[in-house]
Amino acid sequence: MDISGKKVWIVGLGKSGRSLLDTARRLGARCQAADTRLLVDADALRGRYPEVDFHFGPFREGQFAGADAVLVSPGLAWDMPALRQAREHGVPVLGDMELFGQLARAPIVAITGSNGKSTVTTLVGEMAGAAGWRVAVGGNLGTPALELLPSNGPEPELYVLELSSFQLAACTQFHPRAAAILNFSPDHLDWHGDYAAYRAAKARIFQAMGAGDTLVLNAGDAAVMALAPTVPAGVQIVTFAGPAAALAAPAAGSVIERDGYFWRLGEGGGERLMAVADLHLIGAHNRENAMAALALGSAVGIPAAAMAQALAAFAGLPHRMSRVGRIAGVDYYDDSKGTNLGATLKAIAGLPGPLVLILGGDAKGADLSPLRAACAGQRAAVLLGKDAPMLADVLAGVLPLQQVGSMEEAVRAAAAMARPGDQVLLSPACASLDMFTDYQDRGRQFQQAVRGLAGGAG
Ligand code: UMA
Ligand code: ADP
Repeated sequence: MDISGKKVWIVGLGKSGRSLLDTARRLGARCQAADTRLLVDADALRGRYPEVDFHFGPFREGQFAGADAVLVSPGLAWDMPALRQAREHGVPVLGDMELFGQLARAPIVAITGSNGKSTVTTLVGEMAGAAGWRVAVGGNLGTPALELLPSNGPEPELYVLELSSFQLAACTQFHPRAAAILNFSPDHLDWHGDYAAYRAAKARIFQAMGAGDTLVLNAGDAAVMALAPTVPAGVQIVTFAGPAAALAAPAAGSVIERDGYFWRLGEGGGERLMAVADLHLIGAHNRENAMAALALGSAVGIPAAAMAQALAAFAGLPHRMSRVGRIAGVDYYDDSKGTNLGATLKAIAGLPGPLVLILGGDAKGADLSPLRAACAGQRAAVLLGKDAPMLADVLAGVLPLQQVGSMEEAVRAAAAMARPGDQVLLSPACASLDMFTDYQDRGRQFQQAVRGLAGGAG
């Protein structure tokens, strides 16, 4: 929609809100902006944007109902009363991805799923870079999509975006050339209400796709594959699958792992893309991530040699199963980005054990009882954060438990319970915001505490 000269509310003033404000001003909108919080840099914002009317504190009833459009941040629940009222008054409520989709001129690769999004997004970006393409990478990964648009100078040749369920819930026309749904595991149920609504939000990634576009689905995830019949006609569906996934007849363009290689299926038996052994990433889930990235890269025409080169060079993102070090015969792993059940189950499965687990934080309304089976036979669990009592109930009788009040205490307790040959794994299955600035802060505090142990030992 053309917002030039229109009365537009920017709702939420985090990273995305600020990118929405900059973009709306650039497009000539008359802007008002609101955030429910009393932001510490409110005066700086007012100074920077003197013509914008800023409102801080709880939203008022009907606050946005008289606008021509509302541009909303992803962290704000879609059904907040003030936003619902705006929609009831016929005011278009758009998220940053929708606006981005209207402004971007180059093809978009979009990635969603419960886990692996950041890894796959980064991999596809690295693949395009290895092919010499001008590529812009962002979205939920960190840089708001709107900041990727060229302010002056040439447009990138490809955009690669990570999309959260929050961002997708506000999409209607967002149209990627290639998209992937990596997997489903319950997450953000406090925001979406229930698991079905969360999955439905993710499925919006393909609602505006059509002929000539490619959708990549995980053949090993039944809930993801169940979406196939709802995909618009003309969209090419390809899959990725490890050796364990039983595949009836994968479409040409699908990527599989077979006989120690990743293959892209096609005429004449397909194309051998690279040896699995050349991948440095640890764990079966990362082989899935590599295959998803290969399928997406192939869909937009990145040459196979560049894809293989990028995959072989990639050492993984921080705080995702990163080995911090070995102290007194015990290995310490930082998987602070394990913020939901699915990620933590994969992390536990990916290490030989016995494990001392550090779990807890904000479970976001999820049922974590599947952790019982995964924790059986492990050495111990140290619990921290808001949902430590809930986890103590879930894991009662399964393994020794200890509740602690800080990360330093957690690491000391874990070290005391671990025996030589064990691994200590921070993969909390919970968000960090109840105790830490974010998952990076949590991971850094873990690493610091581990190094503190080494100092003490030395
Ligand atoms: N908030 C308020 N009042 C407001 C506006 C926001 O309380 O008026 C709160 C939200 O409820 C939330 C926090 O502020 O707790 C941040 O929300 P936001 O919408 O302002 O977030 P941004 O700073 O714009 O960052 C967002 C993504 N964050 C969320 O969706 C919560 C970032 O993903 C993303 O990198 C950034 O846009 C750029 O695209 C982070 C994230 O945690 C990594 N994402 C979730 C996840 O991955 O699980 C979805
Ligand atoms: P996201 O951006 O979706 O949160 P990341 O790539 O940042 O994904 O990984 C988040 C967490 O999920 C990490 O703990 C990582 O070890 C785990 N993980 C990564 N890929 C997968 C996958 N394909 N399936 C399950 N867990 C995964």
